[in-house]
Amino acid sequence: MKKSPLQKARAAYQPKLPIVLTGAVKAVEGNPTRSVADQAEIQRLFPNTYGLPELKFEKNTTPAAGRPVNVGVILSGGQAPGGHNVISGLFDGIKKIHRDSRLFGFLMGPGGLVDHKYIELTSAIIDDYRNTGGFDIIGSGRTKLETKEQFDKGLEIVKELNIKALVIIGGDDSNTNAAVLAEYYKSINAGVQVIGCPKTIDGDLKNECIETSFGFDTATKVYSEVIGNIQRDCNSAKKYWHFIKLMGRSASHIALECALQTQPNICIISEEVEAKNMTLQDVVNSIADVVAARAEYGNNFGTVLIPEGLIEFIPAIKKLIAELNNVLAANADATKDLAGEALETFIKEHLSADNRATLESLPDNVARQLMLDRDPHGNVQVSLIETEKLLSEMVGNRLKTMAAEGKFKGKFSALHHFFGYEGRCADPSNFDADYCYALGFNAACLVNAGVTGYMSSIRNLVKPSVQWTAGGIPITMMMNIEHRNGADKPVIQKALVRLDGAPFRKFASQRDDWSMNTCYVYPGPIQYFGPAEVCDQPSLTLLYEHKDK
Ligand code: FBP
Repeated sequence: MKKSPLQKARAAYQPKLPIVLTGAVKAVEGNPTRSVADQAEIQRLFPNTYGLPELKFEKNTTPAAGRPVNVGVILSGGQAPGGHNVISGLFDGIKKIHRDSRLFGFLMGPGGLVDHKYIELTSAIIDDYRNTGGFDIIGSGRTKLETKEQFDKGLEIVKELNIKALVIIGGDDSNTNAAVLAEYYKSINAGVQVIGCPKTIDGDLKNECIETSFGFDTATKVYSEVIGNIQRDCNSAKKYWHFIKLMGRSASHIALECALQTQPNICIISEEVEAKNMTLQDVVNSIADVVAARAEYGNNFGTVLIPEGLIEFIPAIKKLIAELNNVLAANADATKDLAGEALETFIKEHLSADNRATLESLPDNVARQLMLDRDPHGNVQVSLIETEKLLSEMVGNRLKTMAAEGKFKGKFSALHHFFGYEGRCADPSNFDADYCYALGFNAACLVNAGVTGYMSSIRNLVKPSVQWTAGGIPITMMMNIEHRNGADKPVIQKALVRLDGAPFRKFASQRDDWSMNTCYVYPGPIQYFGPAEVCDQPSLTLLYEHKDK
């Protein structure tokens, strides 16, 4: 494979491991844990893995000789920068336990486990992928692991390969599946551990014990670079309004982090839209007001950041999606052979009058996507909805009305962008390269400690990486019961943007200034080599959250 000069130089980067993981470790148990909510129900569903203690690794002065261990690894869900380093950290970790340990990678996500598709990851393969972006070493997929048949089928290959532990690298849904799998294997004494690793660019898999998910740092730095470039172009030509949609299926962490880094004129935060009970038209009016106010000073240009998940947070649309989910779940048999218009008619006939009215008020393509396009976890595929175009069109219409009333005298010319896939496979920043390597290496320590149903946890992340701490968090601790696809299910609680949290407060205290005055910041590209203050900075979200503690 031909490599660029940067790729070659980057391959030689040695991730900085937390000092505690550089020698032999012992697991120190904390207090028993409880789930974030619905304790009785989660305990009933996870009798074998509920209430486990938090684990913290400390240096061990009397290390025991290790035995070879075979481990399986799965990449699950959307790509996130650093996945390859989790795998290389895991590989180095199990080789440190014993040089004859072996690592098997299941291909194209959880489906590879069920279909028995795998490769052995040797050091020659691993070395080719160190510090690179992407998940192409073994591929990823969104197959949902949830049935006993899938678990049993997976167990066949696990036994055949003498695998002692599975490491699942995924987001909240995939780690929920990891917890269910861990519980099942424990309940049948399968002798197979399951360990999760927190992955997602969306940044919504975090809590008291998981400070951030990997990939968020790099992806937001890539998006901020290009937003900065657009802002410089915008400020040079002074003739366009740029509507920029940013990935993040549900929470607005990505949009908020990019806003903190680049200081756009407008950034919508879905969680605020919901809290203020705003309609789509309210959001449009708020943008049009800024456009008109800037036009009064001759500034017919600007930038608007739009979180991908916005549509789902507009209360009326959220209500509609909830009913759509229930209608589809309750009529699974009746709808399984319907498609296109027939399915749309069926759905409309089964919706309440209120929700039908909301559906009919939306542009056809948006309505159709809400009704028909779902991922295997039942989520609306918001990345397919062109919110940036929808909003700019509605803002254009609103400005025409305002112009007729003498309230807008400027020009409005809009351009559209969607940044998502551009950032998901970037070479990991130094932060993500180190964090991911440590997560994988630490997962090997959890395997060696013999535990199951834990997520690899590396903390103290605003400090230099050598000072990070390492341990394991029981996944059941992060769970609650939510209504999904027409039924109550145990799931990891998603972390949304907190309106009382430091990152949002910081943004809210400055946004009026940013909207009227042009205060753009141009962060520039990720730097891999150079001074620590340029190369090793964590996200602003992480920094502000730590200051809040
Ligand atoms: P994960 O939650 O699996 O990490 O994926 C997140 C994400 O990148 C979202 O930001 C986006 O909405 C979605 O994946 C896109 O999914 P797909 O890769 O299937 O198009």
